[in-house]
Amino acid sequence: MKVLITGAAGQIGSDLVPIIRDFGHEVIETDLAYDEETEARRSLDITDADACEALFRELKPNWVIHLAALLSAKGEKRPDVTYAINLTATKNLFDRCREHGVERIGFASTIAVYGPSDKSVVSEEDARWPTTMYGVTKAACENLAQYYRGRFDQDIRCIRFPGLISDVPPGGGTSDYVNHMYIESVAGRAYQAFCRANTRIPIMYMPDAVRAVAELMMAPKGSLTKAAYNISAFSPTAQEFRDSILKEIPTANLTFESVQARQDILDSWPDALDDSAARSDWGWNPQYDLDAMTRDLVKLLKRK
Ligand code: AKB
Repeated sequence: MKVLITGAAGQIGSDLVPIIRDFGHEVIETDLAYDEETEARRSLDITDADACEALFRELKPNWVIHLAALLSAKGEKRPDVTYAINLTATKNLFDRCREHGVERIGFASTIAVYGPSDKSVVSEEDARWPTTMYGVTKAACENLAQYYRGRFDQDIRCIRFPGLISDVPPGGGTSDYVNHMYIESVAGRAYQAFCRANTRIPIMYMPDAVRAVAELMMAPKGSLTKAAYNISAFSPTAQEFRDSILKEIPTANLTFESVQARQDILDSWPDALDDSAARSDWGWNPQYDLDAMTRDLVKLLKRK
């Protein structure tokens, strides 16, 4: 299969590209950030409808995995741009895919589609009332995917990621405090996370997340009962991340000072996700828990 990936240079894309290649597929990496040195990537501004059309006409991908987006923290700073990138451009991309006969589309959604709720564990059936422009646009794209599946039989598969942790620096999310706790501790620097110590959100280690994308993309169409799937791994508090890091780096200097606007976003997200549909429909099963992630990630970051 020829698989076109948008946002390929981002935090998810960097780890996803090799996995899709390992499955034996040809990958076309696209991103706003063109890699001049290796020319491995095609430059693509997904808000440029003409550029998208030209690229689809030239490359004729079989599958598309759409990752390009602005995340929650950046999104609150630039809501109009976020709407244009995350929603208008996604609709255009889905339409180009349909016109050019793309057989399967993967779409990166998020826990940010949820809003404040009394439930600590939420399923796909629970209400989505997001409090960020990022969440609003991702929820709308999921709805569009559901509509296009019904109206045009277009095979669009959405996956709701928890906060994702890897050795690649994150870009503009609110869950980024977790990444920075690791990056700064390995670098020997103090870090003050912008949340309360008891803040709890769903988190996943990147190797599990990219494997989930690959497995959802490969799953037979007939086995899928949902347009959008929750996936889940573990949900530690910020304090529990600190404790786990201290086991590997006893000198880590990690403190907490809540910043209201960011705390409000974190508090609006669920504590945990019910991912039983992903488990039964396509065999989802995470491999890393908190301490296994910490051991692996600290080792990787030390090598950098
Ligand atoms: C963010 O913090 O905006 C993202 C997410 C949870 O989707 N990492």
